Amino acid sequence: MFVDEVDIHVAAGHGGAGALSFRREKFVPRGGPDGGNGGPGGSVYLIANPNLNTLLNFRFQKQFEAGRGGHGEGSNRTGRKGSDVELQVPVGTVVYERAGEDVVQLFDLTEGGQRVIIAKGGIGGLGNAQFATSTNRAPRRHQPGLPGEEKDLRLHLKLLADVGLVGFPNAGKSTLIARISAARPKIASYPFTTLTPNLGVVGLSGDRSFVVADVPGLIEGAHEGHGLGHRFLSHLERTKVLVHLVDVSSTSGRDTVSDFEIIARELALFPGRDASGERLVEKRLLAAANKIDALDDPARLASLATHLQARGITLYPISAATGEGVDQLLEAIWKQVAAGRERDTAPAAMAPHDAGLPRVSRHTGSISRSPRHTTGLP
Ligand SMILES: Nc1nc2c(ncn2[C@@H]2O[C@H](COP(=O)(O)OP(=O)(O)OP(=O)(O)O)[C@@H](O)[C@H]2O)c(=O)[nH]1
Ligand SMILES: [Mg+2]
Repeated sequence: MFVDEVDIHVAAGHGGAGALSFRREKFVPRGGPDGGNGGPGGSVYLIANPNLNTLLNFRFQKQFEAGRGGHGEGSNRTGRKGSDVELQVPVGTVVYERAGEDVVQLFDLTEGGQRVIIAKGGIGGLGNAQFATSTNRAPRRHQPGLPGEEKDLRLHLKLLADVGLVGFPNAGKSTLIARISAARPKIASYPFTTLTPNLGVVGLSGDRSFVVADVPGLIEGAHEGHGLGHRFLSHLERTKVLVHLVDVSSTSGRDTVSDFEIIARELALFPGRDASGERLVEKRLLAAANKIDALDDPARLASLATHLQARGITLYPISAATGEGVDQLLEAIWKQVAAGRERDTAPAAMAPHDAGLPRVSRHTGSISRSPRHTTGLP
């Protein structure tokens, strides 16, 4: 089961108390202070595990507590350290702290093996042996341990994919990801077959590869919660390229141009942004006309092609079922992925340049060729 958002509570261990103790030995009537220090409390860590792809484990257990530090003892024995807790989360997990109404991002775990401390164990108290001075040889002072940190956290998994497939339910998104990668999502002739995102790795000649995400289909009014709503679009926030799939066979009974525009509008209405502030609507966009093997009315393809051409968007006619046209589409996707990666790794000063790709306008959802960063000057 795919779970991408959970609220949990973590508590680090309290530090152990320092001891109050004096040495007692035969023939030594008044031994000195020998109370040891308390041990530190255990901490809570998060570890990004590349083999996980859901936060499901946190569905059942939501409270995590590290061990408390042992108390110090006589004979200058320090208390033992409390046991740590290590929580494994999928790569792509964003960690927020909830404090009342406020939600503050603490970490974004984007690298496999990344390990962060989210609640620090309290330090142990000092035993009375630590307080002995030349004037006070029998101190009775000793400290309690300090409390460990406690936090209410929200974990939000945002998949890390280069490419997102979008389109109406039944457009053939899952069929396409199954054809181009080893992913095996469920495929069926009814809408909303895909209920949670799927990831697939696409390998091209050379060592070129990228990750594709297939998200549940969108419908008109998704931004108002229709269908599965916008809920899964957050998984596309970190993609570099969107591929918009339109069914050009007559099975949907809808108009291809309005299909395209409805989805473009829903993308435009999604408010999420990636780390650089980019919205879905600003991403590189390619269009694919799917099911050309079942193209019973060529006008359906032609009208879409004309519509997109006017907006400067290249349309790739494909059949996810037979594979026709898919190689050309993949090469085009690769070009955009590579350009996106180059932009992300380029020094900031040189960074955002417009790749000349059309972008869907923020407000209306219509497509324009205007550059991404306009100055607003006449
Ligand atoms: N003829 C033909 N049928 C296709 C093609 N691609 C997909 N289909 C069929 O279209 C139907 C829907 O395909 P899916 O891949 O499940 O569509 P989806 O976009 O993932 O749909 P949701 O998960 O519901 O959003 C299935 O019956 C597929 O077999 C194609 O290229 N040609
Ligand atoms: Mg599907």
